[in-house]
Formats: sequence, C-alpha cells, structure tokens
Amino acid sequence: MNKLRPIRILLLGAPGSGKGTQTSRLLKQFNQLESLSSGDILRSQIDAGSEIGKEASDYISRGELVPDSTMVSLITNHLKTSNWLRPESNWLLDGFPRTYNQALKLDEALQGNQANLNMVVELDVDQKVILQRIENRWIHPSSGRVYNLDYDPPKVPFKDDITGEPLVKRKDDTVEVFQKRLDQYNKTIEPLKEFYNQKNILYSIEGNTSDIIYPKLQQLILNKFT
Ligand code: G5P
Ligand code: MG
Repeated sequence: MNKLRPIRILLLGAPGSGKGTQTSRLLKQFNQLESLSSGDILRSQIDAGSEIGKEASDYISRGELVPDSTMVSLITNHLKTSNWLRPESNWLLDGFPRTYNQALKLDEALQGNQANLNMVVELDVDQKVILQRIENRWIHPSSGRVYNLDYDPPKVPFKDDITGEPLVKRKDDTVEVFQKRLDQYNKTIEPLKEFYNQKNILYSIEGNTSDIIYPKLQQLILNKFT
C-alpha cells in the first residue's frame, strides 16, 4: 500500500457513527497513515490535569463543543509538532474540524504548507441505531482504542487487548448527554459539508454497520489515491 499518493482524510459523522472504529481499521490497512482524534486529545488533556483539560472538561461533560479558539490552537499545534504540515504527509483527522470556523482555520494552516485535505468522508449512519452502541462502549483511554460489549468485545472482559489495562466508560456516554451531542452535530454539520463540497472533496458513505461501511471506504480510498 506504499505506492499511493499522499492521503489526507477527514472523517465526519455523528457521535457513535464509527469514526474511531473506521480509523483503527484504516490504520491497519494503510500503514503510511497516522491519525488524530480531537476527542482522544481532549480526554488525555483532562487526564493530565492541564489548563486546556480543565477548560474542556465541563463542555465535554455537558455534551457541548469546546470553543473554536481552544480547539484550533490545540490541533494546529499537534499538526506542527507531528510534522504533518508537509505536502508528502499522510494522515487522518477524526473529530476536528467540526464547525465551519474550525474548517476555515484549518484550511489556512494547511494551504500555507501545501498539505491540504484531499478527501472528506461522512459516515452516514441512521441515528436511531447509534444510541445502543454508546451504552455498550468501553474505551482504553491512553490509546483511544474502542470496544463494544456486543459488537467488538475485548478478548478479556473489560481489559484492553494490547496492554491488558482496565477499560473505562466515557463520562459523556450517558443517554442524556449523548442526545445533546447528537443535536449539536445536527446543528453544525451542514455548513461544514458545504465547505468541503465546494472544494469537490466531500464523499458520503451510508450504512448501518461498520462492516457495511468499511469496504466502501477502503474502495473509495484505493480509487482516489492509486
Ligand atoms: P469525540 O470523542 O470526537 P464524538 O461524539 O464525535 O466524540 P464518538 O462518540 O467518539 O464521536 P465515533 O468515534 O464516531 O463516536 O464512534 P466509535 O467509537 O467508533 O463507535 C461507537 C461505538 O459503537 C463503539 O463502542 C464501537 O465499538 C461501536 N460500533 C462501531 N461500529 C458498530 C456497528 O456496526 N455495530 C455496533 N453494534 N456497534 C458498533 O468528542 C467528544 C467531545 O469532545 C469535544 C466535544 O465536547 C465532544 O462532544 N470535542 C470538540 N469540541 C469542539 N470542537 C471539536 N473539534 C471537538 N472535538 C471533540
Ligand atoms: Mg470517537
């Protein structure tokens, strides 16, 4: 898979649509890819007790978005320190940008370095099937690995497959907060999609399971980047 053109993908999708799940599958298949999940970064800042973590914690537990200015500086810093602002870099973003304003700022940072996004994929999953997934989700906080007690259970109950460390529940995975996250997503997604549609890099993949979506996603990438 190393002969592909540089791949720079953004995954869009409602909370629980499977962005993290698709990301781990893509990383296994396309070994030149690295990924960045804005939610994982925020959760690690919270665990570390940093200033950003303290600020973000309240927003996250209420199911609200962390302010754009905080997100833009956090993520652009990460892009710089990871040396991703290069024309030949390959990476995948999960969860950032998720407002029009964040998209504009990211675009500025990328354009100046000839490292534009070249594919934006919306995971289009019926929102009625998502809630149950969230109630059964357990995560390994330090790696971001995601499990589901029904769909993708750990080999040993409540332990991470790789490290054996305990799995935890996310504080925002309650019915009430989840509904707010979903409402928030529905309110902000259209302008974001329109922004990338105008650049002709927006794709949408429909499917009510990750097993239906993954082969389509894989094919889309192979078609576009080979
Ligand atoms: P996050 O962390 O970015 P969300 O809400 O965007 O959170 P989330 O919940 O992480 O997205 P996901 O990654 O799309 O969902 O889904 P996933 O974890 O892969 O799958 C969900 C569950 O379903 C898992 O248990 C998985 O195993 C299971 N599953 C997957 N596929 C299937 C299937 O086919 N069938 C079944 N049965 N199960 C399946 O953001 C969190 C918060 O951080 C802040 C906000 O406060 C946000 O609410 N934040 C930002 N704020 C402002 N700007 C930003 N850019 C921000 N980014 C984060
Ligand atoms: Mg996620």
